[in-house]
Amino acid sequence: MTAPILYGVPFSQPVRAVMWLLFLKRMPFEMVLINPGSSGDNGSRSAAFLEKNPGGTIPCLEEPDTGFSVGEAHAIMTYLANSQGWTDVYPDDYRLRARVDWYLNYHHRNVRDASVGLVAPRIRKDLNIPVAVQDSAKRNLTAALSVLDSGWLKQSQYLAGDQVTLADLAAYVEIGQLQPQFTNVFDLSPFANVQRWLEDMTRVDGHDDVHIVLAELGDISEQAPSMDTIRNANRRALQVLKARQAELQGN
Ligand SMILES: N[C@@H](CCC(=O)N[C@@H](CS)C(=O)NCC(=O)O)C(=O)O
Repeated sequence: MTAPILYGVPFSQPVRAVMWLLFLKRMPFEMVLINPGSSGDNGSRSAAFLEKNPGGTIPCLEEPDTGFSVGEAHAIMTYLANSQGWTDVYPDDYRLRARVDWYLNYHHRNVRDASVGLVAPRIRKDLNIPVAVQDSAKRNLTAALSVLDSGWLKQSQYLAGDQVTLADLAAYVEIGQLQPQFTNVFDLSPFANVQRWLEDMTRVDGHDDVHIVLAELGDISEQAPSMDTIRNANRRALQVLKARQAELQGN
């Protein structure tokens, strides 16, 4: 079987969620860089990319052998888990699986707003995200963190129980990016259970490699990163990805 193609860039949170799953499960894949929002040749809004993902967003996964492609990070992750039999991260017990799906559905317009409210406005000035939208996103995120802290992560070590699932990978790429060691753009200290979970998640295989892009970007709380910093962070992330692929192929 030819390795699947993941379209995206490591800076994208939903792309990172899929990359982390592939790293964790040691599944080889090829990454094809796609510029989010651009209608240029390698853009997510180009005619060729829209054929694969009509929504025009990254990530998108394609199987070269069958021509099958699927968009939306959570659909990609559940597809991979289903097709590969990864029941550790996507349990086959109906109730445990429902908990994972519950979080994956909850994520949108709640935890995902971390990027809209705090990270994208600093990195993607070109998007001109209105202040009112940023403020509303910050309110959504704060409410969601309270829900995770007083509910999900009070009841269990990970979001859907005692082991890491797709829900944790999806949530961490949004919440984890805010921490002081990465962008440092939000105070997570009021949320003790969330902080304990963030710490646990740093020990999940693939965490460091998938977050190298943010470690390289560094603290953006005071100053927006330069184009050079962004380019270097991306370059470093791609080097790490290449090294990981080489290790999997035994080179
Ligand atoms: N719900 C989607 C969100 C994907 C998304 O927002 N991707 C951004 C990059 S982080 C994108 O492709 N933006 C380009 C655009 O909307 O034109 C998912 O989880 O895959």
